[in-house]
Amino acid sequence: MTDFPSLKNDLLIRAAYCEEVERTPVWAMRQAGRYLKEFQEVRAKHDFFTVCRTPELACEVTLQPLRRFDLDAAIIFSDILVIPQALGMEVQMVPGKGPVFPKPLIHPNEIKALNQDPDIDKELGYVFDAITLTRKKLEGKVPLIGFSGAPWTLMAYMVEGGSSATFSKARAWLFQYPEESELLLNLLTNTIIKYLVNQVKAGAQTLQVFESHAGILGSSTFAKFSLQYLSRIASGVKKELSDLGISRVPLIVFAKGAHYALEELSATDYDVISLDWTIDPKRAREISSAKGKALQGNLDPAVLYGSPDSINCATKRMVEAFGARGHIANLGHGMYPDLKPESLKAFVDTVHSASQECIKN
Ligand code: 1CP
Repeated sequence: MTDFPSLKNDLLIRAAYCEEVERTPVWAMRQAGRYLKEFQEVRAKHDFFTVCRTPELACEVTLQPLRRFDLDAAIIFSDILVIPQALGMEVQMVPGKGPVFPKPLIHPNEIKALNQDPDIDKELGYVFDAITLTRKKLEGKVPLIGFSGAPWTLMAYMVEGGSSATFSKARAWLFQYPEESELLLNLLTNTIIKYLVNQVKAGAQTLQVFESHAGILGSSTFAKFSLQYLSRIASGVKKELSDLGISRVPLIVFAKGAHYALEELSATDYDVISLDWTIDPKRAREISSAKGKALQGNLDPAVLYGSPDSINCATKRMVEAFGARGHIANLGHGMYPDLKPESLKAFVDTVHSASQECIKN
């Protein structure tokens, strides 16, 4: 592994292991993105996947939010849909519409046509190069988070062909073709484990797995088609990292909408459970604390449309409800493109001041 500058701010790592901190670390999902005019300037010149595939551009947009806000982590600029691309599917990012797969999976016999054993370094080497470059450019300021989509969420896009409110085609597969769905979820799981381990080898210091579409599954469907794969990813990544002699790389899982499975998620090998805003922090603590898990989240991003006073108030309440140990402050989902950057600043600064106050008293 490359030699990198040593980490000056390790608040996020300590909070992930429920160790003592002097203030609560904070970052925001989608902290790089269209709500920043400097991001729009880059996007005006380069299409979405060109930014992902060009390490200098991916590095630049990763660092943009850190120049504006006192964030405690950077997250590498990429997308969860690079995995379906590595398996051989075409994905376009259509302005105003989001991701589009011109040829989604229609019948399970098409699974065979996917790349069954992709050469991750070859297919996704650009992500690893972007991570290594960004880690160097960060000069140890804050940790760099790597990420992947989770198997069910990726399958949902691959079958649906794009975004959807219900993902009914993808959910239909789980009942029409349960065995073939499992085959696909297994292929994704094995690919994701290799992808995440290689991100750490390239310089990622924390990993987050996004199960963004957990909320459209019921608890038994989630247990069968999501949880076991999420769990295998955590144990698989931890085992491979430990075989490589790499330690202290926290794993975060964000299963949006899966508060019904918080107890089960707390029993997996993830170190941090990321929450959306539909669960009360105190209730989440009660459920997860027996397993000693740290929690991440969970301010409703819509709060950031409110006045600075209301942002301060809601953020303070959130910080106090989680308490200062084992909490990484974040939004309950990503930044919306029409939010004002000043609102994120109010959130970040209030997390810092309110948590310092909490720790003093
Ligand atoms: O034109 C553009 O610039 C498109 C907007 C955009 C951005 C900024 C997309 C398209 N992806 C991204 C970057 C991105 N995606 C990051 C960057 C790092 C950061 O957080 O700063 C990350 C972590 C993601 C992950 C991602 N992509 C998720 C999981 C998180 C979540 O929001 O739930 C999902 C579901 C995607 C798919 C995707 N890519 C882009 C869009 C608009 C979507 C969502 C589509 C949908 O609503 O179904």
